[in-house]
Amino acid sequence: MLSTVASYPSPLTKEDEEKARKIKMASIIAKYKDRVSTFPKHTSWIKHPLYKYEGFWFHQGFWFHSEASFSVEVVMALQEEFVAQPPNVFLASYPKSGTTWLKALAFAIANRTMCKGSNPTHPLLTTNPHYCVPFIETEPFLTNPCYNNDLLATHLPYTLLPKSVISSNCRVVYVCRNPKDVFISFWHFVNKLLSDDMSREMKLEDAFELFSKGVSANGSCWDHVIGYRKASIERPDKVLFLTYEKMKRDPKSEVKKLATFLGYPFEEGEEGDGEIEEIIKLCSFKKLREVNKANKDGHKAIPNDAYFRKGEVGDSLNYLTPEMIEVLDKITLEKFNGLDIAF
Ligand code: PAP
Repeated sequence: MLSTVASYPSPLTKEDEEKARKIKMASIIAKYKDRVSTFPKHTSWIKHPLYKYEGFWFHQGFWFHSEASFSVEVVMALQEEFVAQPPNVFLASYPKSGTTWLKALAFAIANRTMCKGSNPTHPLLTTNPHYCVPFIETEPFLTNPCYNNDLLATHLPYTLLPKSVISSNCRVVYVCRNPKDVFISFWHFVNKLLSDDMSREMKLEDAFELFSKGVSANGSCWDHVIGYRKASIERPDKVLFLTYEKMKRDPKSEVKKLATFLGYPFEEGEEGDGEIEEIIKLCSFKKLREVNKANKDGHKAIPNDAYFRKGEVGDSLNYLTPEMIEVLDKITLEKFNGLDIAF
C-alpha cells in the first residue's frame, strides 16, 4: 500500500525505491487497462474514447504532462494503492470550474508564513499553481507521492475518491461553477489548446450534445457537483463547498472561509485584512496570467498560460444559442433541485 508518509527507514536507496515503485505502479496500471475494454464506451471530444466506470466517464490511456493521467486505469490503481493521511487536504473540482485558482489560493494561504506574496521567489510568482498542488490521479503522483505540503488535488467524483480520504476524515474543498461556463471553458481548452495528437476540431454543437448528455471526462458535470454538495451538507466540517461565482463576487469572504477551513485563519482586523488582500492579488487571474505568460516551462502540448483564458462569469452566453442555454439551465435546475446551489 502506498502511504504519503514514510514510516520506516528503508535499506534501499531512494533511487531503488523509486524504480521499484515505478515498476509496481506500471504493472498495476496495466492490469486495470486490460479490464477497461469491458466497460461501456462512448466517443468523446478528443481522439480517446470515454469509458464508464462506477457511473462516471473517463478516458483510457490518456496522457497528460508526458505520463498517464486522469485515465480510468490510473484511477483504479489509485483506489487500490493510495492511503490518505489526515493532514492531507484535497482540493476537488470538475475540470474547468476554478481548480487553478483554488490551488493558488489554498497554496498561498497554507504557505503564507513562509513566503509573503511580495517575495519574488514565491512559487506562485515563478511557476504554475498546478506544480504547487499535484493531482493524485496521475502516474507521476502514484509513482512518487512526494510533495511539499499537505495539499493535494483531484478531479475525481466524491464517490470515487480512494476510501481512505473519507475514512481518515481528510478535509476536502470543492469548487463548483455554473455548468454553462464550465462547458464553454472546457470546449475552448480542448479545441484550441490540446495538441493535434490528442484532439480533433470539435464543433460546439457536437460537444454540447455530449456534455448535455453527461458524456464528458469525469462527468457528468452535474453528478460530479451533486456528490460533493451532498457530502458538504452531511459533513460540513470535512467538506467545504465553494462556488467560482461567489469567489468572483466576494473574494474576501471566500478566502477567509477557506483559510479557516484549512486551519490557517486570518487575524481579525487590519493586519489580517491586509494579508487577505495580498493573497487575493497574488492569486488574481490578472497576476497568474501575467506570471504564466512569461513562464516557458509548461508542458509542450499544454502551455502554462492555457489555464488562464478569460476568467469571467457568464462568458458562455457569448457562445451558446438561446436553445442551448435553455437546455443546460433546465438540466441544472432539475439536477440541483433542493441542494441550495446558487451561481
Ligand atoms: P483545470 O480543470 O484544467 O485545472 P480550471 O482551473 O478548473 O482548469 O479552469 C480554468 C478556468 O478558470 C478558465 O476559465 P475560462 O475558460 O472561462 O476563462 C480560467 O480562465 C479560469 N481561471 C484560472 N485562474 C483564474 C483566477 N485566478 N481567477 C479566476 N479565474 C481563473
